[in-house]
Amino acid sequence: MKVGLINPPRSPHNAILEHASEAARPFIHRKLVGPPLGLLTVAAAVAPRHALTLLELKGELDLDPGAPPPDELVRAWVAREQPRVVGVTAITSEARGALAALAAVKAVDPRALTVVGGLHASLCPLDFEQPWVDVVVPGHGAQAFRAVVEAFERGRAPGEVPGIWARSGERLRFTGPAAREPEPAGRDFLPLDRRLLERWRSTYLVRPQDGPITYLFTSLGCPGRCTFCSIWPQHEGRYLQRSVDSVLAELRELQDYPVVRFADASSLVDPAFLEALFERLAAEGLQKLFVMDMRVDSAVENPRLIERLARGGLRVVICGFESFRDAELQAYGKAARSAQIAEAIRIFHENGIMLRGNYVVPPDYGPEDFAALADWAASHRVAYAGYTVLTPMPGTPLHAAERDRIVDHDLERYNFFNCVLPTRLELPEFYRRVADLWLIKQGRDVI
Ligand code: B12
Ligand code: SF4
Repeated sequence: MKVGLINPPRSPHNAILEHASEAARPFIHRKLVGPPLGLLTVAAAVAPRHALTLLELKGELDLDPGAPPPDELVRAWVAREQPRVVGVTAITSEARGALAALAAVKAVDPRALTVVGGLHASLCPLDFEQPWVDVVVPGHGAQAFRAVVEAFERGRAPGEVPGIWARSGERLRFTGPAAREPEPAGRDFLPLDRRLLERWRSTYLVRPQDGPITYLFTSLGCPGRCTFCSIWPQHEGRYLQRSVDSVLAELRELQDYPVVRFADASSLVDPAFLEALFERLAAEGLQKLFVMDMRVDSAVENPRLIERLARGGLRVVICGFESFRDAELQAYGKAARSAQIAEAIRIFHENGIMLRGNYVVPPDYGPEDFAALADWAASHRVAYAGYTVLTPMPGTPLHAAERDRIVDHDLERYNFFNCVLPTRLELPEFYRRVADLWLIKQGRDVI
């Protein structure tokens, strides 16, 4: 049976950019690039038994910015490829795009089975309760997806598969818990076939001189519990670590990719894991330029390991600094304090690691708060800094606390570049001031 998978387009909304001065505009990031690992995992669950066809809409629109609109691309693809089952992935800001893609699928072939999975489907499955959505698969649903495809192939109702939401008349109904929890970083890990993305490989480019970038995850979830973060709620608080052997096997397959970003919430949770991985990389002579996300407190606690990682190819680290004020860090549930941020900056620089520090700006900031943040950011050396808006992502404690104050419920704006809570300043001034912060380190590249 032919299975189609769609990566939805990026949300088009970026109010920070829209309100930025001419001077600030070039420094504000517009897009992130990288492969859809979730979809590749789902693809690996159904291949080779089922034929596959992928539509990477982010990549497609990057290849040709003048391409027809996404729903037209989807309709042409369905007519050409004729998939019997179509799955789409979605984060919050892409939920609307994912729904539009499935509506386009049904417009061409009403008998195709439509399935949604990914982060937003895990946290808010009923946001996808629409007549053109047949199944919502929450959580690490690659094996559940395979079961749905195979039930459909045998002419059975997808509702027979446990652990999913299946259409029953007008509604989506939960089919009851699965027999066991998936172990997507352990016994259920599925090796990815990146050749499926060959058509779009050239679009996964951060800096032309480095060649295309790919991502791999060494872990899933996070032991942190930050109030604004979607990652730990998505993984129901679990932290899952892959084995060194499994990560090495994947890295050996990545000859075409000189730059590898670890797509972990934080790559330094288990120091023994990274230590062992980098020992083995060195022993095998496997050289890459690595990019990792890392918590400030983990870096401060492991300076020797940072030195070791730098020798082994770690070139860029992305840190969620979030704030320069201890009271705000505490309110967000961050483990680190501002003195540790300064210490982490020192450790990374001593080791020649390019640091990107990201701040979140609360909607209630006034002129004095912007001035204080700008002072702190300007006096601490990082290669790049990013400034986005504190956003109550659905499914997070921040959302539960702020639900009644939210003024904008359009999920397409939930990408950290738009403000959905009331601001103390007039909204255009708030955005303009956030935009001006990007001038401080002039961070042009986003990795
Ligand atoms: C890789 C990544 C990307 C990649 C690729 C995403 C893509 N689809 O194209 C790129 C670089 C493009 C990207 C972009 C963005 N991202 Co991003 N990204 C990540 C990251 C680092 C890892 C995600 C990942 O690959 N996980 C591993 C895979 C295996 O897990 P998974 O995708 O969840 O898939 C599993 C299940 O969900 C399920 N599944 C997934 N899809 C499907 C589909 C079907 C049919 C089924 C059945 C199951 C299923 O099965 C999979 C296997 O178990 C996460 C942070 C993190 N560490 O989790 C942020 C994250 C997902 N991104 C986030 C955001 C906000 C963005 C941006 C909006 C940022 C921005 N402001 O620009 C942009 C969006 C586009 C843009 N403006 O450029 C947020 C999402 C928050 C939210 N609530 O929406 C996260 C959580 C980061 C964060 N700090 O909060 N991102
Ligand atoms: S913000 Fe970072 S440290 Fe906090 S829970 Fe999310 S991924 Fe973990």
